[in-house]
Amino acid sequence: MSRIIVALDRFDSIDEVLKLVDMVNAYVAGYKIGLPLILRQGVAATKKLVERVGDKILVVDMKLADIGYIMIETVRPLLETGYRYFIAHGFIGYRGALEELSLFLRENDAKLIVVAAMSHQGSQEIMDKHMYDILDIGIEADAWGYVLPATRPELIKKARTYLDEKGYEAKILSPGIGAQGAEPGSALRSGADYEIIGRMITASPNPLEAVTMINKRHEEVLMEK
Ligand code: BMP
Repeated sequence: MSRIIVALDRFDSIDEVLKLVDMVNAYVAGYKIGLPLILRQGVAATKKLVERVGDKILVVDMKLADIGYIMIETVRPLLETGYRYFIAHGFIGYRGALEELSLFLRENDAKLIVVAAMSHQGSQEIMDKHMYDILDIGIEADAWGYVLPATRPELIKKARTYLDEKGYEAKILSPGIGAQGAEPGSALRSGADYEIIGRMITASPNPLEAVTMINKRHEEVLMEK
């Protein structure tokens, strides 16, 4: 089972996206789309992606950070398009925000992924300092998973230990591999379940080769563990 979630961010057309998906679909765990793709192609066009990927994990990443009502209305058209995994920020808190979103997602058989810390340096200014609080908010909101940065593997380790101690089972999805500097496999080694990888695959002259190389590295790391 592959541990790669491909971040599909910068494409000129949905056909270009589908071309890449057709090339790598058998060798990845899933995909993540976000505002760059949704704004450029429109929600309706991305239905082709939903239809194409089969049972792969398809994550929508709009870094939701609003009152519950607005997050629900933002998610609704994407749920209707067939998406079932949604990323929201955790720093917004539970009451009036993640509480409502989480309930709505559960009612619709969809899953919440909470951003606990980010891969860029500025995350250290505020978010990293509150990682445990955000993990707790995720637990309260029944999060299926968390986003934690491959660029700071010690945070992944700390988060995994903390969640284990609390007996809370959650997936950890880690961006920051490749273009942002972390090595493929480094997040898995620290306790992540998936590595979210964009440009290292999508901007590669040979995306399938990139995926194959990363999967191989992942297998080696998982064997070591
Ligand atoms: P790339 O591998 O090309 O750097 O892309 C990383 C992807 O992960 C982007 O889609 C970005 O939105 C996402 N991401 C990130 O880079 N850092 C975070 O802390 C959280 C993210 O979702």
